[in-house]
Amino acid sequence: MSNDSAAPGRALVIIPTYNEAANIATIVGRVRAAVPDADILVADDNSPDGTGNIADELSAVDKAVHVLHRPGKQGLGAAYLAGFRWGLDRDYDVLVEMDADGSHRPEELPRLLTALHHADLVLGSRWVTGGRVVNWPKSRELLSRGGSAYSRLMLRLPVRDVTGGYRAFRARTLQGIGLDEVQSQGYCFQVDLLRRAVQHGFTVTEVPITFVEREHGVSKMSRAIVIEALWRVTTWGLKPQPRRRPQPAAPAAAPARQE
Ligand SMILES: Nc1nc2c(ncn2[C@@H]2O[C@H](COP(=O)(O)OP(=O)(O)O)[C@@H](O)[C@H]2O)c(=O)[nH]1
Ligand SMILES: [Mg+2]
Repeated sequence: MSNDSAAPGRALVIIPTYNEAANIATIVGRVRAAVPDADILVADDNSPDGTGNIADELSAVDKAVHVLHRPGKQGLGAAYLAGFRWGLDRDYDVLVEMDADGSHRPEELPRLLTALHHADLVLGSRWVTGGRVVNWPKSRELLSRGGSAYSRLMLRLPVRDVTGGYRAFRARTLQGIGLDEVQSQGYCFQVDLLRRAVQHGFTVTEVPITFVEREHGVSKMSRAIVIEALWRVTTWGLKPQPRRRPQPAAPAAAPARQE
């Protein structure tokens, strides 16, 4: 591959959108510039502000940009599951999660993709050394740090940023964690995927990121989303934990095995 990101194979960046008309063109342009060899899939839940139409216009002039139109707002988790299936059906090797609002800086994606050579799942992390958040109210930071700490302890997860949504998966990771059984809808979707990857013995690495709060549009974070996360994480944590199963090493053909 010729790109400077050196992803282990063909990459698809999935961007879920709900009312991101002010952001979608900018973020797509930034992703195209940062990782020219990657494709993009916008997974839009029929946004009333016309985000889906703007995505269609971007797709019409750029073959690397695709749009998945969904019938209505069904939550971040459902949009990502549909996006993952779309990408796995088309044999992408790497699937990336990225918000549309600029919080996940596309310019940092090459670092995540490079780290994927030595991992099955790479987390963009706000809470490791070198990671940080910009322009977040203290209340939101506390909620996020608290959510990560609680999930980490309850589920015994060996990472700092459990709830973040800037991630790169190898296809085999998504194929191996039982996507069909995932029911989480809101932000605990991220906790759910991570705990499944760890339980199945996949290698998880954290890469520091700078998370920048959105400048345009509004957050879809809600009380219902927090309650869903709290309830599900507590339920999972109280159940006996399944034994962790080590996975075989990543395929020998991947550049990751050069060392
Ligand atoms: N397709 C879809 N995208 C969503 C939904 N809820 C949130 N998003 C997108 O998920 C990303 C993160 O949401 P955001 O509102 O920025 O949450 P925050 O960063 O936690 O405040 C954004 O790109 C949103 O447009 C949803 O129900 N459906
Ligand atoms: Mg956001």
